[in-house]
Amino acid sequence: MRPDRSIAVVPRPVSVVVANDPFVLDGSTQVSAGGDEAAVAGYLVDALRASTGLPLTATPEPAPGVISLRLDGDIDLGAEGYRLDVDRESVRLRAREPAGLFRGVQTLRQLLPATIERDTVQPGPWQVPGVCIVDRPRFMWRGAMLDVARHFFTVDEVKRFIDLAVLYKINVLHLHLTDDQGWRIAIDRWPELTGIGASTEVGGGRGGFYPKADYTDIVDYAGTRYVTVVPEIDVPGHTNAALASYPQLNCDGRAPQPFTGTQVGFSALCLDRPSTYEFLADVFDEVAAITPGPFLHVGGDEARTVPDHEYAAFATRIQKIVASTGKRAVGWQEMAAGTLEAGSVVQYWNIDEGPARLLEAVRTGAQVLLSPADRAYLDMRYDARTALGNDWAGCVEVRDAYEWDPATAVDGVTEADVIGVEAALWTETVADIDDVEFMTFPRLPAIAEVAWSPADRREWEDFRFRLAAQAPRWEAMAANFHRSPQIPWT
Ligand code: TNX
Repeated sequence: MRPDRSIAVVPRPVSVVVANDPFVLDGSTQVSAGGDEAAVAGYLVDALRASTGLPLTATPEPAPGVISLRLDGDIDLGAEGYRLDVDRESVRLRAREPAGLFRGVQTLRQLLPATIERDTVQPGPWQVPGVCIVDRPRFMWRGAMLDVARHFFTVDEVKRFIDLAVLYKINVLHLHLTDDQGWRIAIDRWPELTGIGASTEVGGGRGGFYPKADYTDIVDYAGTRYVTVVPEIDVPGHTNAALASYPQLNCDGRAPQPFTGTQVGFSALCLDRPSTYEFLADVFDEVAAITPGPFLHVGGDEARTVPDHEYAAFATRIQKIVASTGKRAVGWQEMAAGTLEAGSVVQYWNIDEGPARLLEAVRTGAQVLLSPADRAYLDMRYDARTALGNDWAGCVEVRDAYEWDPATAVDGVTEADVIGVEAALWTETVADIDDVEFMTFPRLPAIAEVAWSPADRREWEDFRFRLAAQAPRWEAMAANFHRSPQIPWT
């Protein structure tokens, strides 16, 4: 494969042809878009205005010297595919759906000089190479998980995380909202979950939670970027914060102390008390009501104190609770011990467990979301010198995150069984947004390319150079990142 380093787009598009003269934005450039395209056009104008200082406006009129966004039913590239044609006269972006236009806008951003990402006026020139790009994702679920339970992150920090992720065409934000160290989402019928359960975090900090309006703010913000929020309420294990809030969730009727350490596997809801199921029905009902996306994540991992047969019965029952809210259940791979509902998604993470249960899951119609810890866990150290992070799955350098294929990751699980790929950032050691960025970049773009680009378009030697070209963008956005020695940064 001959790398075309002049087109440093990540994830690599399905097809790129450099055929024309470049387009140069200037004082007469207009953005043309109709009513249905207006939202994405507004986003594009906002993305270009601060750094170019150009008087760009979105107009419904086709005009010369134009960047045009058009929905077009004949663009047969799926819900997120797009076509981008650039020549000296115009930039034409077309897609069947607004989400496709939005993904195409991310490509356009990356075709412009990195200084486009600054928030003050820069000199230019604002040249876009004369390309024809045809593009569509390989997988429909291209996720990033953020653990806001071990350490709490504010609404603005979560929005920042979304904004950095969408540059790489991530389309799912999985929020790990509850764990031993904190319960982060308000539930009206169980107010102590946040009254008590949100009051701390790993290391003993103040914690925090999202009132429903804050959660809705995040969901709406994600929605304007065509990102689906998948909320996770982790049960029956990882529940010390809930157990500390309500004595009746404990088998001995006694609430434990809040937990600020990092051990896992010690807590579990009392599975033979009726109040536990009232609790679960209320919680999933309230979370479903404020979640427009089709998925609720039930966790299910590492419930080490629950006997196997009880766990299996619970895994079956919790999916029914989710189904009764009209949503589809997602669970960590342990959930496959139960009877799977049609439409359930099993999230693979534990590389030490053999494929048997996953294969059984796909046989019964479930789909698999791939987050193998030795590839997709953003909380693993990059190398032995990384100050932050865990290493139970080994060190995960950029090349590890990049060089694997979803169709062969689990023996017997085929491409058709895979709904997508998700990078997961657990935050036991990740305390602030600088840390989040450091662990996320550059590995999230690597995972994003695994999830988006066709297998035969992916090649490490080519990726290294395209990834290197992202660094000036992160610098322009004041985003922290790991200067991996594997990447030829300039
Ligand atoms: C395992 S992965 C966990 C999390 C930890 C993570 C740390 C999974 C489903 N459970 O509770 O945060 O390891 O890497």
